[in-house]
Amino acid sequence: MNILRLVVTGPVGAGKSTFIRSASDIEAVDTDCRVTNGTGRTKRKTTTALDFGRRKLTHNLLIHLYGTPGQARFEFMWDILIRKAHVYMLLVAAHRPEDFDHARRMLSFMQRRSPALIIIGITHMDKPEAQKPERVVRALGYNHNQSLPPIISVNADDPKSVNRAVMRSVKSYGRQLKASKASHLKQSGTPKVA
Ligand SMILES: Nc1nc2c(ncn2[C@@H]2O[C@H](COP(=O)(O)OP(=O)(O)O)[C@@H](O)[C@H]2O)c(=O)[nH]1
Ligand SMILES: [Mg+2]
Repeated sequence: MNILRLVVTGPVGAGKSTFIRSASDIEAVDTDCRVTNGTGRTKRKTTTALDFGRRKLTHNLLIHLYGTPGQARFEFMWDILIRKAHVYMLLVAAHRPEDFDHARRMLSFMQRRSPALIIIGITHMDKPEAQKPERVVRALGYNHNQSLPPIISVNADDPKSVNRAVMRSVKSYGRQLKASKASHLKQSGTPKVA
């Protein structure tokens, strides 16, 4: 059985725990605790260690979904989880521009530690105050001249939308794997016969 580890990260309230619950075909494990400081403006609970879910995609492909905490004080968990990721998805709530900077710092933390493929998942696009995806992507530090990672709009509350996001991650990972195998073969070249 092949296992693909998908790490879901992003600021508090972006939708990570809900995403994992929606994607998982077992009951997801969470480590939510009551919020004791002012971080969870609209939440009474927040993730302190990780979320875990599992999804069987085909007879030989299992997806392990790990959700990171959102708060920087649990940064040690970001570090542990990101190092194991095959793919990671940064969720950013489009209606909370005040969180974009934190999302950008999380992204840079992850990029420094992991060469894994990144997907940007923009949540809360259904909210009237949602910012345009281009604005979110720019706030994350990408500019026009750069090649952008895959960017998707996802509603963590909607299992169909979450399913599309999971499939997109699997496909992007498959393409990346193929490309890196092809480039490896090219570099090693065909053995020359003397
Ligand atoms: N309207 C809307 N609500 C969402 C969306 N994604 C997640 N939520 C809700 O946002 C809240 C925070 O989600 P949660 O999974 O706890 O965020 P986490 O802190 O990143 O784990 C929950 O009430 C979710 O149901 C979305 O795309 N649209
Ligand atoms: Mg959570």
